[in-house]
Amino acid sequence: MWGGQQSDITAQPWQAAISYYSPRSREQLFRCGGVLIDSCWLLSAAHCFPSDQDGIAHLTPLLQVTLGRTFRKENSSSEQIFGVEKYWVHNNFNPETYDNDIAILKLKTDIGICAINSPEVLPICLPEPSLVLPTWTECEISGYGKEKEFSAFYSERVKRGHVRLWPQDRCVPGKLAGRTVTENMLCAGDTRGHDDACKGDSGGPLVCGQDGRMVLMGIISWGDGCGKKDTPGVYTRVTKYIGWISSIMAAGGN
Ligand code: 4AZ
Repeated sequence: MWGGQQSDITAQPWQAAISYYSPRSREQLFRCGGVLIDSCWLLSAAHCFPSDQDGIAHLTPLLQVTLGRTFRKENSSSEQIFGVEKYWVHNNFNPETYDNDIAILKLKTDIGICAINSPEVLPICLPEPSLVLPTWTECEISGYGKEKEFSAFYSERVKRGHVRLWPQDRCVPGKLAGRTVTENMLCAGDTRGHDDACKGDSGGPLVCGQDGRMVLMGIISWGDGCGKKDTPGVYTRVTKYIGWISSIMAAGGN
């Protein structure tokens, strides 16, 4: 994350770190953020994963989801670690424009429950499909992503930042290096120019307060660099996918 502040996982207990085992380097490599939405279910960004059958079959057994860690690479008594049983990339994900940049992962378990609620691990609420928050509502983003676009390293500690929801009529190619913006995306940025998502934060949460609780309004997706003046970050608009998420969860992931 560009800017923001060092945080503690208890401030965003739905934050996940998704890594995969690299047989080449024989270690877990950090890949993306994720968001816990139910004991056994995680949302992330489609662009974090291959979507072809071969790619899925190859990657799934190597994936690891880590919950409950403030420090990305340090073991903690509060951590809960899972393999992935299966994941789904949205069928209409467009790898050129990042339209429909959403994926859902089912965590692996033998006992029917996966993540157990604690101060460090807690699912986020999903919004109603009709929820529209006022323009410039202040929301929160989090992740273990890079502090600068071209930094060699991801953040060792989870960070959080504050961004405001942009009006859709300003969320346009002219603000984003000419790239396509669709109605399945939302823009959010820090009007002070301080905080922004960056590489490695993708798949993580944009959460906003609504009626005294926090709801997941966005999934960190893309942007024109990190922390550029008058340039918002782009997020997958979660309200558009409530039906898609529910249908996969209701089928129990079969
Ligand atoms: C990325 O590469 C990325 N400033 C994510 C978010 C933003 C930029 C890049 C938004 O994953």
